[in-house]
Amino acid sequence: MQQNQQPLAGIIMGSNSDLPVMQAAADVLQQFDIPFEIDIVSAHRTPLRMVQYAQSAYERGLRVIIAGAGGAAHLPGMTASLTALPVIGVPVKSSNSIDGWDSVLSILQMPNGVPVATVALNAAKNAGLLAVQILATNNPKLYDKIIAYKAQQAALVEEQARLLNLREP
Ligand code: RP5
Repeated sequence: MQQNQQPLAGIIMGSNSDLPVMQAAADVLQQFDIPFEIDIVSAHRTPLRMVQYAQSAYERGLRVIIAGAGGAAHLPGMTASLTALPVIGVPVKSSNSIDGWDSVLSILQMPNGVPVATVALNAAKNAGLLAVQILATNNPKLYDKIIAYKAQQAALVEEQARLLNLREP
């Protein structure tokens, strides 16, 4: 985590049990040198903490929020209802989730007017990347880092394809 710097991104999750999934978002932010904060904020167990977190987020300097939850996953949507910051939702396949669809649909099917950018089930890595891309829209250096990351990914696929085609049939 980037210490001593004003966090630009906030990662919140409904339970400590979401951490193994949500850690991937933190890893990406760290990789791109984005100062971030990470916290447990439960929409159901600590609703007032969620309100306080979301309503103070912009003033505290955050510019994007990643929110992960499982089962009846209300944290991303409720956070989005309480702030004008972009909220990226991560559906978590948790112990109380039937098959993951409950979390996906709870986060995805938001009413008009309150968007949550929902990533795939357990896709906290993509949530981290999307947060970096949002922050990069007004940061040319960060934008260049994203371009380099994409080029690296493409080069890896090219190399894998080359090695695959070298094999004996
Ligand atoms: C949700 O319930 C949390 O986000 C978590 O995914 C799930 C289970 O929480 P625990 O019972 O493991 O604390 O609110």
